[in-house]
Amino acid sequence: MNVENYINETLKDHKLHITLIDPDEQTPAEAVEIAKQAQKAKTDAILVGGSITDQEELDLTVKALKENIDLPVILFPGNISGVSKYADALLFMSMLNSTNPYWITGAQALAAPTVKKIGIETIPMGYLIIEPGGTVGWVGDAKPIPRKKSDLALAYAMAAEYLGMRVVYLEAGSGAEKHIPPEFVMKVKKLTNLIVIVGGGIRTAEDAKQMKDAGADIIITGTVVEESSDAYTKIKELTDAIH
Ligand code: 1GP
Repeated sequence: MNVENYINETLKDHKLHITLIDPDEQTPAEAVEIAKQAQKAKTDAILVGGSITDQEELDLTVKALKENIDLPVILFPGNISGVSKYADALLFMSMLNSTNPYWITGAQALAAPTVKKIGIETIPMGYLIIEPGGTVGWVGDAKPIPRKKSDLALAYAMAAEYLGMRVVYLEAGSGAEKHIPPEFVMKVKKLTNLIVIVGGGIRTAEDAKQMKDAGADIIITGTVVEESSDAYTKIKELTDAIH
């Protein structure tokens, strides 16, 4: 399966909802249970990653997911430990507004030989941290883009496109109190040809619909499922709003 083709084909029909699973937050068996509920609720793929990832835990989780569900499993690495040979694809990402070159090209170079060896599909992606930025902003030494400065995000997204990236991820940070302002999405969608992913603080159907109406192609949610006792109903609420 080519995951980027799957995304582009799906986009001809509807926008995507992707369920994020942090392998450090539950056992592999529990991750499979969440993913099964998400699949039943028509999520379009499973994203696996976190800011702190134990490689063994990641491998066990991804392997269990691949054995038990039919959706693409995509890696969202928080560091070089975020690569697993069991996944279908890897978001090969650069944190464009980090102040530390390690997160822009350093980790990527250190991981590249492993990526080559396992032969996993890579999807080149610019990763942009918008205020508040959360744990990932702190870990990634980001200079988060102020919520009133959507033009700065647009400039970075344009640069990502000129650098050959095909995807941009506008990130408010996991568990953010508020998701990114719709204006950010509108501008980036209007003035680039990138696939626009949004995440961080999206909790309700209304949040998801706002992001979709602004032009987001892929809406990621993670925390909402960790906080809910009924993953199926919560994800169904989101996918109904997005599809
Ligand atoms: C985190 O954008 C994702 O990288 C998801 O955020 O956990 O707030 O849904 P939430």
